[in-house]
Amino acid sequence: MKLYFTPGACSQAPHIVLREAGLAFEPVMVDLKAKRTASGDDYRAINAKGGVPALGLDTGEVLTENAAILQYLADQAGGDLALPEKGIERYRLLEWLNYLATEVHKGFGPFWNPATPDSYKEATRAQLAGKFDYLERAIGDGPYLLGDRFSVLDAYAFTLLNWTRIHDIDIGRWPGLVAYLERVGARPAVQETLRAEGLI
Ligand SMILES: N[C@@H](CCC(=O)N[C@@H](CS)C(=O)NCC(=O)O)C(=O)O
Repeated sequence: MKLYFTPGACSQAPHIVLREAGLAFEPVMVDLKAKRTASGDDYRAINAKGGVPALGLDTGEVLTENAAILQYLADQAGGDLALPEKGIERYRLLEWLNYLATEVHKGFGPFWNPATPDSYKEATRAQLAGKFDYLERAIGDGPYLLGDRFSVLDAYAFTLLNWTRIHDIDIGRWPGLVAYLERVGARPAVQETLRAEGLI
């Protein structure tokens, strides 16, 4: 498999999962502005949507969208990372995955748009704060989003919550989330990912 990623972007979530699962993959860095891979290939020819992540499968197919890639990787990983096969646990995980993708991930959207006025950025911070309140209550003492079991959700939530540091949101307002970030961030595969992305 090939993971097309940009350091610190949402592609960090599948990056963490690949390393947690010990799956064989080739990381390929993408310059999102130039839409080029590190070796100069046209990234739009790989993912016509132009964003990361994309996962190049051994069949030659390319999978995009975090929610789909994370489910695919959970299935590939098996073991503790696997999606519960049936029952409400499976749908609870999918419920969270959808919430992270559509509410939290896209909730950060206006920050990435250079045309967003400062006043709208403030409104975005206020909206995200409500989501962080909810997340903090849901995680509680965790240790993870689903309780004892680390899942793809934690890789995704960790990646997104760290964006607070670059968008001037004081994560210290949510001590439960600070503790959660420390717990997830201390996992060896997460450290390995951050090192591989050149972030530590
Ligand atoms: N719907 C996509 C969105 C992915 C996304 O927002 N990627 C961002 C980085 S975090 C990106 O590549 N933005 C630049 C672009 O789309 O051109 C997903 O959930 O995977």
